[in-house]
Amino acid sequence: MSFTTPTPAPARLNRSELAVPGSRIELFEKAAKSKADAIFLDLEDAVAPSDKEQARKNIIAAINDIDWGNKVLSVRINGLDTHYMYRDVVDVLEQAGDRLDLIMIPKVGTAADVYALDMMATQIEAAKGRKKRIGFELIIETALGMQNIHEVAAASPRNESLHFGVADYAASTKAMTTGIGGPNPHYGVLTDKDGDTPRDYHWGDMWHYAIARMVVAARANGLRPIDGPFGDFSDPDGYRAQAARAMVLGCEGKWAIHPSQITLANEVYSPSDAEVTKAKRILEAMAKAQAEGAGAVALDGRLIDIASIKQAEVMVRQADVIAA
Ligand code: 1VU
Ligand code: GLV
Ligand code: MG
Repeated sequence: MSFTTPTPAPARLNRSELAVPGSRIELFEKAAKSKADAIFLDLEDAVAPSDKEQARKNIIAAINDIDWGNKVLSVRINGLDTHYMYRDVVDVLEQAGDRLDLIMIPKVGTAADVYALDMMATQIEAAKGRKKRIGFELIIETALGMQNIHEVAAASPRNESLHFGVADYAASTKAMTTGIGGPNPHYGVLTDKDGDTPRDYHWGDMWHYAIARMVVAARANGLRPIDGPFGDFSDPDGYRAQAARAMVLGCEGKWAIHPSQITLANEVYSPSDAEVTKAKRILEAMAKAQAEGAGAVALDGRLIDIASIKQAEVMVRQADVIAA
């Protein structure tokens, strides 16, 4: 290990994060009663400019009045390039109570963006005597944000998670696609015409680089990497496949833009009983190996060694957090 150890963000269950437009108050109670681990009440792109002010009021009232149970509760503010943002931060942090856990900052481009928000939050917390420090969720959804992701991830001790905002990211990178998340038929590999086998066209995962890069930046800074939206809420199989891809790369959860996606995310991001049993067997086998002075042994015909302990612990720890 390096002598530098990332400080982990506060542990929070973040398998599913439900997006709820701040202008649709009829959805708030339903969201609060849902099985989502986390909720963000949106002031940004799901709210029309004419509704921004009212949505802010709705959200403040909802944070104060609704029983959100043990959910992680967040508000997505508007971008730093808009004139809505400062009032989002001031009104929400001055008027919403300590039930609010996080602020979600969209379209983060540079570490200075996060620094500016940290400065504002710090002043308001001090002036208003807020007891609980607000954490930050940062959406990486522009080419600039992806370029500067490592500095962004390290920019504030308030940072808790990085989120891949696939829709805006596609627009910012000028990717020729109008879908929100998931694969694109044009991103594939056609096997060579001179190969020995019949030609075959394989769809690829056009988001692999972005998500893998985000996972590295998040984990290197003790943050949770979270996969963003999957727009086609009538395609549960497509959602599950996208969520599973991000999960095996290291993500801890995924957005749900519709209630039907909550259970899918919770399922994909919960290790199965079989996986947890296998992880526990690895820990037992390694404990025995270490007691006998061995570093690497065989289990079921496969190598396990000290790195296997750390892999298995990730699985068992997640199962424990879910069970708690
Ligand atoms: O069965 P009921 O009638 O009681 O309830 C409906 C509906 O009210 C409810 N519901 C929700 N509840 C809580 N939170 C939600 N976000 C939510 N959405 C719907 O579920 C029942 C079934 O709903 P539906 O199938 O009739 O859905 P609607 O036609 O009402 O709404 C569909 C959309 C997609 C418009 C809605 O789900 C929505 O607004 N989702 C969130 C969108 C959002 O926040 N977007 C921003 C994040 S994504 C991004 O920034 C980039 C793409
Ligand atoms: C989320 O905000 C996205 O743009 O995908
Ligand atoms: Mg976006």
